[in-house]
Amino acid sequence: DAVLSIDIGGTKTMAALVCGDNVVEEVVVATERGAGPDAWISTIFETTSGWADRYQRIGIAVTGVTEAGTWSALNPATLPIPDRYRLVDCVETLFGKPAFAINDAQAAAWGEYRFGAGTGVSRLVFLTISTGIGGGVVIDGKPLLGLAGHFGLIRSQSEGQSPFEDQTSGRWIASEAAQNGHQIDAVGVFDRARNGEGWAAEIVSRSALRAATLCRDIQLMLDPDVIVIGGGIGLAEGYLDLMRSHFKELSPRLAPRLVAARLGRHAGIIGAADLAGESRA
Ligand code: BMX
Repeated sequence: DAVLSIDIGGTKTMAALVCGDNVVEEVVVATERGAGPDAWISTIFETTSGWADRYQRIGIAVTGVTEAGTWSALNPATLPIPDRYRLVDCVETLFGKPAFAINDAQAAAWGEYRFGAGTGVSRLVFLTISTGIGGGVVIDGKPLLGLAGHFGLIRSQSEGQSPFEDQTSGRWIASEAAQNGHQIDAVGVFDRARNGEGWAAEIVSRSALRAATLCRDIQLMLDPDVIVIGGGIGLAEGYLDLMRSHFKELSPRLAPRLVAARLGRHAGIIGAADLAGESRA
């Protein structure tokens, strides 16, 4: 039967009834940043009250790090969360059903591994370039949890000066546009770049170069069969090809194999539902 699957991201929250890779019901609400986790969870409870007798388990994919049922922010700029918030206890108490919590990108990695672009491989890395930058790793059929995959927080490309996502993600693209005197979001910068505005194309290509360099490093660290690229930026027109253009001189053995995420915005809820359904909850 169905699983209630919830995806709490930095800008929006999705709740859905999921059976395998079928999203049977779906609702999306804004994540009110200042309201805090108690409010976000009770909003989902009210919004999905009509589905109460249609599921027995709950999967929760969240931006931030989950450890033994607790939830913390690594980058509060993406979403401010009280440290070690008792996410699973709060959801199980309010909804009255067993719950399983996992990071949103780790959930998406599992979703793509099971039902999307990663079916048939044994070692997959998922990289989402969106508001922040998230990632997930599946090694020989096992999803890595905890801190694993938090590529947005690494510092090696900036000699330790700032987290990778603060110089590459959608939030960075928008802040660079503002430095150029344009108050537009990342999607707007892509539109201007497509219309031939050089300043915008330059920002997009700097982001893509950094993401491509990260993928080269991931290949040497984890040697995945495939790197699945997701997120609003990662899947924006032309971005994946820009990334691939930096691998042309690489030997085939070292060149990362990038593929576009197939489950799109549903990857996280499908992955979280599958893991919750595996009676991990
Ligand atoms: C941040 C971090 C990751 C998350 C990634 C993408 C927080 C709150 N989030 O690096 O856990 O996976 O952003 O988040 O520290 P998204 O909301 O853009 O999907």
